[in-house]
Amino acid sequence: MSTDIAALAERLDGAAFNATATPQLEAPISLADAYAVQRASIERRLARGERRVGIKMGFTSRAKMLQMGVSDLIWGRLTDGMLVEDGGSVALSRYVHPRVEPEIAFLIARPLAGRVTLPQALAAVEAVAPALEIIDSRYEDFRFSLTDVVADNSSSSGFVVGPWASPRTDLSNLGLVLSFDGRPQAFGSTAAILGHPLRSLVSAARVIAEAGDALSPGDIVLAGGATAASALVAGTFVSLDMQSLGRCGFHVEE
Ligand code: OOG
Ligand code: MG
Repeated sequence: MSTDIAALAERLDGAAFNATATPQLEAPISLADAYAVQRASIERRLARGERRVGIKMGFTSRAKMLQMGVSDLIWGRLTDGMLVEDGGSVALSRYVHPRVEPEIAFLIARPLAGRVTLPQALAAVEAVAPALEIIDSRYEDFRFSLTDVVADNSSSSGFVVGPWASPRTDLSNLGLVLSFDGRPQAFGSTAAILGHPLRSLVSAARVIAEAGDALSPGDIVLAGGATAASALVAGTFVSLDMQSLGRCGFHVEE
C-alpha cells in the first residue's frame, strides 16, 4: 500500500502545532517516505510564514542512540519559528513533552554539499557556538521507530545558540555541563559527537545533497546531542557551559 505523505505530514504538523501527542505510525513506512513526510510537514510551516534556517543532525552520539534505541544517523529541518533567543524563555505548554540536550552549532559561510573532507567542511564554516536543542517528539510516550522520528522532523522543536566564536577553535574535546538552575544535570565532551563534531558537518553535507539540496551561507547546522536529553522542568533556568565557547541558556515557564 502506498503511503499517504500529505496526510501524515498534516497529522504530525498538527500534533506539533497543537502540542498534542499522536500515536506511533500504524504501518511501517520506508525511509524515503519518512523524509518525504518530513519535507511536506516543513512545507506547511513555510506556508504559514516560517523561514528555513538550517538543519539538525541526530543520533551522532552513543549516549543519544542508547537513550532512544535508534542507531542510525538522522537529520531534520530547522525554521526561524524554532529559534529561541539566548537568555529568553519558552512555555512548556507549547510542547508535548520537551527535552533539552547540549549541542554545537555551525554557521555556514560558503555553499557546502556532497562528499566533503573534514578540511573542506571546516573551510565552509563562518563561526561555531555552544547550543541547546529542545526536542519534542510528537509521538505518545516519546517512543518511535527510526522512520517514525524522521517523519516527525527528527523531533526538532526549538534551539538556542550561544555566542559565535572563531571556527579555528579546537572542537575535538571540549568539556560541557548542562545545568538546571545551576545544578549539573548532564556532563560530557564534544568528543562524544562522532569523535569530533566536524564529522557531523561532513555528514550534514552528504545528507542534504542526497535530498537534492545544499547548505547555504547563513545556514545553521546543529551537530547533535553530546549527552542523553533531559526533560524540561517548569520554573527552571537551563544553561550550557562549554569549555572555550562559553555559555547559553533559557528560562522554562509553565
Ligand atoms: C530524536 C532527535 C535526535 C540528537 O541530537 O541526537 C537528536 C530524538 O531524540 O527525539 O536531536
Ligand atoms: Mg539534537
